[in-house]
Amino acid sequence: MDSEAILSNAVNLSQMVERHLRSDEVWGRIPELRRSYQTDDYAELPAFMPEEIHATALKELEALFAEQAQRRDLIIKQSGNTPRKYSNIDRDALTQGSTVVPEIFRSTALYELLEAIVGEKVLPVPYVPEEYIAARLHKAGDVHGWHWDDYTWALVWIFKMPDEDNGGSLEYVKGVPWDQDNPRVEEFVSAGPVIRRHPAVGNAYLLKADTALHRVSTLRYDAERMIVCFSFATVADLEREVDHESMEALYPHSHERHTTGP
Ligand SMILES: O=C(O)CCC(=O)C(=O)O
Ligand SMILES: [Fe+2]
Repeated sequence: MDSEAILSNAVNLSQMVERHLRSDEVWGRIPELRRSYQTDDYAELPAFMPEEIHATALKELEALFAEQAQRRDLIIKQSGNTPRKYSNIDRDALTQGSTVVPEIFRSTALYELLEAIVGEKVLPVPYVPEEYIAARLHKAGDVHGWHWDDYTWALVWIFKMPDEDNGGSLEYVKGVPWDQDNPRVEEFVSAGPVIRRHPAVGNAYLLKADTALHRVSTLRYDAERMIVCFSFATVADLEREVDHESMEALYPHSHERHTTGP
């Protein structure tokens, strides 16, 4: 059987994901990842998945972006009127069109790994459209502007990344909570320090995204940048009222399908 045939079997895929995420190779990095997370609110996991799983996910994403990507060009009020200029794929399209992405999100081994890094309980987000999304920046001027995430953690898996001097870097100011009525983005960014990271293809980074004001810097030239972003919650996240207005603007169909009442 070739790797694709192996992966077409859901049981095998699930076992491969679990086995990898429980491997000594991955767990051997925990002390370093913990330290990085504690000091920087950021930890980069090298080669997040085995090569054949990464390649299968990439193929699935390429097909989804070719067939059903939504181009966005919006200003988001809740994060201080910052731009979103890119193409995205919502959670439901990923659930339909990807075997790999949903499997990773429901992997118990992933939650155990993340808990070992952050030192507390990690839970699926309680709002389905935010479980996982995919985003692609490709044209000069594309940007995922300054914002905070609705839930505590983002795990961003990198599929395509431009050269560093072309933009597409993660930039963030850590430890600044989001006040939706008065986001003060410019103030936080100019006070800094702005930390810049340019994660490598195949890696995934974990960010404390509710208190790290973050963005993906503007592409200077046409180039490909493609990611999947998974979101996770704390116990406290489940107890507070969370406003999903920016998600509604970026993923209107998914929001409508998974929201009841007014
Ligand atoms: O693309 C990235 O690296 C960050 C994505 C992100 O911040 C988000 O989807 O909320
Ligand atoms: Fe984000």
